[in-house]
Amino acid sequence: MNTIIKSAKSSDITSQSALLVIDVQNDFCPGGTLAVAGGDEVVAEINKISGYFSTVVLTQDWHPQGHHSFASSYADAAPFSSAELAYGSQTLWPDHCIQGSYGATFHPDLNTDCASLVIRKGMNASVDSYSGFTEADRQTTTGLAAWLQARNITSVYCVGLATDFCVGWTALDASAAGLKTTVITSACRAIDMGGSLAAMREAWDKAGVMEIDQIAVTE
Ligand code: VGL
Ligand code: ZN
Repeated sequence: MNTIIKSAKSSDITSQSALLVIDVQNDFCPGGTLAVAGGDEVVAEINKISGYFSTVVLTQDWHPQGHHSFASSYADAAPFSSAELAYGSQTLWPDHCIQGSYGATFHPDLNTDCASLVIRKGMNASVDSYSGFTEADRQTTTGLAAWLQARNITSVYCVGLATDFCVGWTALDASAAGLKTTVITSACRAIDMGGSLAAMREAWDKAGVMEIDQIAVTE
């Protein structure tokens, strides 16, 4: 099978483009409590392209102990099962990204110096937030859409962890906020449980979120 590499050119990136770097944290990398296969491989990919962007935003999953998305918060729930919470079905995860822990800090090799903004999310014990824009109650915003709008950003490129959860929901919300939204797959890795990656790609398709493999350098 021929592989078609879809790329955007680095010259397509303008002062009105932002790079959204989602949850590149130790707990989502090998050795972490919610490790994504190859999660650490996104670091070099992201560092290669962050310099093309005048606006870089990092998100950081930042949960209090006993967060309601943790299986350990329930008497007999297994990680990766699900529960009905006030806002709907919630996947229950191993404890991860606890505020102030090593697991919650960014991968040590990620270039964070280029970031203008760090959005922390998932801080409300009873509401999860996969998206960097809006929490799982689908009401509470982080302010990111307004921040991007105030800076005249019209297009965003999404990278990081995990493709089918936090990157995925961030991209859907970016598109809903009227931003031209592209996911760069070489700089993302997925959890892929129960068809979650295929479901997310279908949702992107319906929402007009574009997928490319990489940013190609142009002179
Ligand atoms: C994430 C599950 C739970 C993610 C965060 O960053 O994709 N996934 N919390
Ligand atoms: Zn989380």
